[in-house]
Amino acid sequence: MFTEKIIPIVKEAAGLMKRSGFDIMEKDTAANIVTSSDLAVQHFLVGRLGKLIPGSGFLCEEEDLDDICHEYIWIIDPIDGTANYARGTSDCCISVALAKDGEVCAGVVYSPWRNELYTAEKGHGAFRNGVPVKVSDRSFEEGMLCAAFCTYYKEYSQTCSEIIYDIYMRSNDFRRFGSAAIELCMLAAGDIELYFEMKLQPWDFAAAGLIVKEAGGSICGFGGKPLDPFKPGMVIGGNTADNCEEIVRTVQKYLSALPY
Ligand code: 2AM
Ligand code: CA
Repeated sequence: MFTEKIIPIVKEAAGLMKRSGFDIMEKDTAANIVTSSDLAVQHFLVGRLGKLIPGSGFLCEEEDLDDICHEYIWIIDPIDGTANYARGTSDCCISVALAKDGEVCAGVVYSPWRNELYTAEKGHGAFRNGVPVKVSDRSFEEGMLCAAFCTYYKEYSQTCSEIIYDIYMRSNDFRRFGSAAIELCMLAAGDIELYFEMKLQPWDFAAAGLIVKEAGGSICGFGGKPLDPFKPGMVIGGNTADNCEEIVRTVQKYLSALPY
Protein backbone atom coordinates (compact mmCIF):
# COMPACT_ATOMS: atom_id res chain seq x y z
CA MET A 1 0.00 0.00 0.00
CA PHE A 2 1.32 3.44 -0.96
CA THR A 3 -0.31 5.26 1.96
CA GLU A 4 1.69 3.26 4.51
CA LYS A 5 4.88 4.64 2.97
CA ILE A 6 3.54 8.18 2.49
CA ILE A 7 2.19 8.65 6.05
CA PRO A 8 5.52 8.68 7.95
CA ILE A 9 7.01 11.10 5.40
CA VAL A 10 4.02 13.46 5.69
CA LYS A 11 4.15 13.30 9.50
CA GLU A 12 7.87 14.10 9.46
CA ALA A 13 7.19 17.01 7.08
CA ALA A 14 4.60 18.37 9.56
CA GLY A 15 7.49 18.87 11.99
CA LEU A 16 8.63 21.67 9.66
CA MET A 17 5.32 23.55 10.18
CA LYS A 18 6.58 25.67 13.06
CA ARG A 19 4.14 27.66 15.21
CA SER A 20 6.35 30.78 15.04
CA GLY A 21 9.50 32.09 13.43
CA PHE A 22 8.45 31.68 9.80
CA ASP A 23 8.55 34.36 7.10
CA ILE A 24 5.46 35.43 5.13
CA MET A 25 5.84 36.46 1.48
CA GLU A 26 3.20 37.74 -0.98
CA LYS A 27 2.70 35.91 -4.29
CA ASP A 28 0.76 37.48 -7.22
CA THR A 29 -1.82 39.25 -5.01
CA ALA A 30 -1.79 40.42 -1.38
CA ALA A 31 -4.39 37.69 -0.53
CA ASN A 32 -2.11 35.01 -1.96
CA ILE A 33 0.70 34.37 0.47
CA VAL A 34 3.40 31.78 0.95
CA THR A 35 5.45 31.19 4.09
CA SER A 36 8.95 29.83 4.54
CA SER A 37 7.25 26.75 6.06
CA ASP A 38 5.36 26.03 2.79
CA LEU A 39 8.69 26.06 0.97
CA ALA A 40 10.46 23.91 3.57
CA VAL A 41 7.65 21.31 3.66
CA GLN A 42 7.51 21.11 -0.13
CA HIS A 43 11.29 20.78 -0.47
CA PHE A 44 11.29 17.96 2.10
CA LEU A 45 8.35 16.12 0.50
CA VAL A 46 9.77 16.33 -3.01
CA GLY A 47 13.08 14.87 -1.84
CA ARG A 48 11.58 12.03 0.18
CA LEU A 49 8.59 11.10 -2.01
CA GLY A 50 10.75 11.17 -5.15
CA LYS A 51 12.93 8.47 -3.59
CA LEU A 52 9.88 6.28 -2.88
CA ILE A 53 9.17 6.00 -6.62
CA PRO A 54 12.28 6.74 -8.69
CA GLY A 55 11.38 8.53 -11.94
CA SER A 56 8.11 9.94 -10.57
CA GLY A 57 7.05 13.51 -11.46
CA PHE A 58 5.68 16.39 -9.38
CA LEU A 59 2.86 18.91 -9.58
CA CYS A 60 3.31 21.22 -6.58
CA GLU A 61 1.89 24.55 -5.43
CA GLU A 62 5.02 26.42 -4.42
CA GLU A 63 7.62 25.75 -7.08
CA ASP A 64 7.66 25.38 -10.80
CA LEU A 65 8.13 21.63 -10.83
CA ASP A 66 5.20 20.92 -13.13
CA ASP A 67 6.40 17.85 -14.81
CA ILE A 68 3.50 15.54 -15.52
CA CYS A 69 4.81 13.25 -18.28
CA HIS A 70 5.44 10.31 -15.97
CA GLU A 71 3.66 7.09 -15.03
CA TYR A 72 3.57 8.24 -11.39
CA ILE A 73 2.98 11.87 -10.41
CA TRP A 74 2.88 13.38 -6.94
CA ILE A 75 0.38 16.23 -6.55
CA ILE A 76 1.37 18.21 -3.47
CA ASP A 77 0.09 21.14 -1.46
CA PRO A 78 2.72 21.60 1.25
CA ILE A 79 0.28 23.71 3.30
CA ASP A 80 -3.37 23.98 2.34
CA GLY A 81 -4.88 26.82 4.36
CA THR A 82 -1.74 28.94 4.40
CA ALA A 83 -3.72 32.04 5.47
CA ASN A 84 -4.91 30.10 8.55
CA TYR A 85 -1.41 28.77 9.21
CA ALA A 86 0.08 32.27 9.02
CA ARG A 87 -2.48 33.50 11.58
CA GLY A 88 -1.83 30.59 13.94
CA THR A 89 -5.25 28.96 13.55
CA SER A 90 -5.65 25.19 13.24
CA ASP A 91 -7.37 24.62 9.90
CA CYS A 92 -4.36 23.87 7.74
CA CYS A 93 -2.94 20.63 6.41
CA ILE A 94 -0.44 18.91 4.17
CA SER A 95 -2.03 17.30 1.11
CA VAL A 96 -0.28 14.61 -0.93
CA ALA A 97 -1.85 12.67 -3.81
CA LEU A 98 -0.24 10.06 -6.01
CA ALA A 99 -1.55 9.65 -9.56
CA LYS A 100 -0.78 6.62 -11.73
CA ASP A 101 -1.41 6.90 -15.48
CA GLY A 102 -3.43 10.08 -14.96
CA GLU A 103 -5.66 8.82 -12.15
CA VAL A 104 -5.28 9.48 -8.43
CA CYS A 105 -4.57 6.18 -6.68
CA ALA A 106 -3.60 7.33 -3.17
CA GLY A 107 -4.27 10.38 -1.02
CA VAL A 108 -3.03 11.57 2.37
CA VAL A 109 -4.24 14.74 4.11
CA TYR A 110 -2.69 15.54 7.49
CA SER A 111 -3.80 18.37 9.75
CA PRO A 112 -1.41 18.45 12.73
CA TRP A 113 -3.33 20.91 14.91
CA ARG A 114 -6.67 19.22 14.31
CA ASN A 115 -4.83 15.92 14.91
CA GLU A 116 -6.51 14.43 11.84
CA LEU A 117 -4.90 12.12 9.32
CA TYR A 118 -7.13 11.24 6.37
CA THR A 119 -6.02 8.52 3.96
CA ALA A 120 -7.40 6.63 0.99
CA GLU A 121 -6.16 4.20 -1.58
CA LYS A 122 -8.26 3.55 -4.69
CA GLY A 123 -10.62 0.64 -4.03
CA HIS A 124 -9.69 0.31 -0.35
CA GLY A 125 -11.89 2.84 1.45
CA ALA A 126 -11.17 6.05 3.34
CA PHE A 127 -9.88 6.48 6.88
CA ARG A 128 -9.52 9.16 9.56
CA ASN A 129 -6.77 8.35 12.05
CA GLY A 130 -6.95 4.73 10.88
CA VAL A 131 -10.71 4.39 11.44
CA PRO A 132 -12.89 3.86 8.32
CA VAL A 133 -15.07 6.84 7.44
CA LYS A 134 -18.08 7.24 5.22
CA VAL A 135 -20.25 10.12 4.10
CA SER A 136 -23.42 10.95 6.03
CA ASP A 137 -26.90 10.11 4.76
CA ARG A 138 -28.40 13.54 5.50
CA SER A 139 -30.77 15.06 2.97
CA PHE A 140 -30.03 18.26 1.02
CA GLU A 141 -32.32 20.17 3.39
CA GLU A 142 -30.39 18.88 6.42
CA GLY A 143 -27.05 19.37 4.66
CA MET A 144 -24.19 21.56 5.89
CA LEU A 145 -22.48 23.39 3.01
CA CYS A 146 -18.78 24.24 2.82
CA ALA A 147 -17.88 26.76 0.14
CA ALA A 148 -15.79 29.87 -0.41
CA PHE A 149 -15.97 33.14 -2.31
CA CYS A 150 -12.99 32.54 -4.60
CA THR A 151 -10.45 34.59 -2.63
CA TYR A 152 -7.76 34.42 -5.32
CA TYR A 153 -10.13 35.48 -8.14
CA LYS A 154 -12.44 38.05 -6.57
CA GLU A 155 -13.99 38.85 -9.97
CA TYR A 156 -16.01 35.63 -9.44
CA SER A 157 -17.02 36.35 -5.82
CA GLN A 158 -20.39 37.92 -6.70
CA THR A 159 -21.47 34.84 -8.67
CA CYS A 160 -20.09 32.58 -5.93
CA SER A 161 -22.12 34.42 -3.33
CA GLU A 162 -25.33 34.04 -5.38
CA ILE A 163 -24.74 30.29 -5.79
CA ILE A 164 -23.86 29.88 -2.10
CA TYR A 165 -26.94 31.91 -1.05
CA ASP A 166 -29.19 29.75 -3.24
CA ILE A 167 -27.84 26.53 -1.67
CA TYR A 168 -27.78 28.01 1.84
CA MET A 169 -31.47 28.97 1.70
CA ARG A 170 -32.43 25.36 0.88
CA SER A 171 -30.01 23.58 3.25
CA ASN A 172 -29.13 23.66 6.95
CA ASP A 173 -26.22 26.12 7.12
CA PHE A 174 -22.90 27.19 5.66
CA ARG A 175 -19.28 26.95 6.90
CA ARG A 176 -15.97 28.25 5.52
CA PHE A 177 -12.86 26.74 7.13
CA GLY A 178 -10.26 28.10 4.68
CA SER A 179 -8.74 24.79 3.60
CA ALA A 180 -10.37 23.02 0.68
CA ALA A 181 -8.61 19.74 1.50
CA ILE A 182 -9.89 19.75 5.10
CA GLU A 183 -13.43 20.66 4.01
CA LEU A 184 -13.51 17.83 1.45
CA CYS A 185 -12.20 15.40 4.09
CA MET A 186 -15.01 16.59 6.40
CA LEU A 187 -17.45 15.71 3.61
CA ALA A 188 -15.86 12.24 3.43
CA ALA A 189 -16.17 11.76 7.18
CA GLY A 190 -19.83 12.76 7.36
CA ASP A 191 -19.26 16.11 9.12
CA ILE A 192 -20.68 18.15 6.21
CA GLU A 193 -22.76 17.18 3.17
CA LEU A 194 -22.44 19.79 0.42
CA TYR A 195 -19.39 21.38 -1.21
CA PHE A 196 -18.84 24.09 -3.80
CA GLU A 197 -15.73 25.99 -4.96
CA MET A 198 -15.62 28.04 -8.18
CA LYS A 199 -11.94 27.42 -8.90
CA LEU A 200 -9.48 25.17 -7.12
CA GLN A 201 -6.01 24.05 -8.08
CA PRO A 202 -5.21 20.33 -8.50
CA TRP A 203 -3.18 20.22 -5.26
CA ASP A 204 -6.20 21.54 -3.31
CA PHE A 205 -8.50 18.68 -4.32
CA ALA A 206 -6.46 15.73 -5.69
CA ALA A 207 -5.89 13.83 -2.43
CA ALA A 208 -9.14 14.82 -0.71
CA GLY A 209 -11.15 14.09 -3.86
CA LEU A 210 -10.09 10.43 -3.72
CA ILE A 211 -10.86 10.39 0.02
CA VAL A 212 -14.42 11.63 -0.73
CA LYS A 213 -14.95 8.97 -3.41
CA GLU A 214 -13.57 6.19 -1.23
CA ALA A 215 -15.91 7.29 1.57
CA GLY A 216 -18.88 6.80 -0.77
CA GLY A 217 -19.35 10.48 -1.68
CA SER A 218 -19.62 12.20 -5.05
CA ILE A 219 -17.27 14.80 -6.47
CA CYS A 220 -17.23 16.40 -9.90
CA GLY A 221 -16.57 19.57 -11.86
CA PHE A 222 -18.78 22.05 -13.73
CA GLY A 223 -21.74 20.31 -15.40
CA GLY A 224 -21.03 17.09 -13.50
CA LYS A 225 -17.87 16.36 -15.50
CA PRO A 226 -15.13 14.27 -13.84
CA LEU A 227 -12.33 16.32 -12.24
CA ASP A 228 -8.99 16.43 -14.00
CA PRO A 229 -6.31 15.99 -11.28
CA PHE A 230 -3.82 18.03 -13.33
CA LYS A 231 -5.99 21.08 -14.13
CA PRO A 232 -7.65 23.83 -12.09
CA GLY A 233 -11.41 23.67 -12.03
CA MET A 234 -14.74 24.07 -10.29
CA VAL A 235 -15.21 21.47 -7.56
CA ILE A 236 -18.67 20.26 -6.52
CA GLY A 237 -19.18 17.58 -3.90
CA GLY A 238 -22.03 15.85 -2.14
CA ASN A 239 -22.57 13.08 0.36
CA THR A 240 -24.91 11.48 -2.20
CA ALA A 241 -24.95 11.57 -6.02
CA ASP A 242 -28.36 13.30 -5.83
CA ASN A 243 -27.10 16.07 -3.55
CA CYS A 244 -24.04 16.56 -5.75
CA GLU A 245 -26.27 16.80 -8.86
CA GLU A 246 -28.50 19.33 -7.11
CA ILE A 247 -25.45 21.60 -6.68
CA VAL A 248 -24.49 21.01 -10.34
CA ARG A 249 -28.01 22.15 -11.33
CA THR A 250 -27.87 25.15 -8.99
CA VAL A 251 -24.56 26.30 -10.49
CA GLN A 252 -26.07 26.08 -13.98
CA LYS A 253 -28.80 28.55 -12.99
CA TYR A 254 -26.06 31.19 -12.61
CA LEU A 255 -23.41 30.07 -15.11
CA SER A 256 -23.88 28.64 -18.59
CA ALA A 257 -20.13 27.98 -18.88
CA LEU A 258 -17.05 28.26 -16.68
CA PRO A 259 -15.97 31.92 -16.62
CA TYR A 260 -12.25 31.00 -16.98
P1 2AM B 1 -4.04 27.57 0.01
O1 2AM B 1 -3.89 27.89 1.45
O2 2AM B 1 -3.27 26.34 -0.37
O3 2AM B 1 -3.69 28.71 -0.88
C1 2AM B 1 -9.89 27.34 -1.30
O4 2AM B 1 -10.66 27.85 -0.25
C2 2AM B 1 -8.42 27.53 -1.10
O5 2AM B 1 -8.10 28.93 -1.02
C3 2AM B 1 -7.91 26.98 0.22
O6 2AM B 1 -7.72 25.61 0.13
C4 2AM B 1 -6.67 27.80 0.45
O7 2AM B 1 -5.57 27.25 -0.29
C5 2AM B 1 -7.04 29.15 -0.13
N1 2AM B 1 -7.52 30.11 0.90
C6 2AM B 1 -8.37 29.92 1.91
N2 2AM B 1 -8.55 31.03 2.64
C7 2AM B 1 -7.82 31.98 2.08
C8 2AM B 1 -7.58 33.35 2.36
N3 2AM B 1 -8.14 33.98 3.40
N4 2AM B 1 -6.74 34.01 1.55
C9 2AM B 1 -6.18 33.37 0.52
N5 2AM B 1 -6.37 32.09 0.23
C10 2AM B 1 -7.16 31.38 0.96
CA1 CA C 1 -0.96 25.89 -0.28
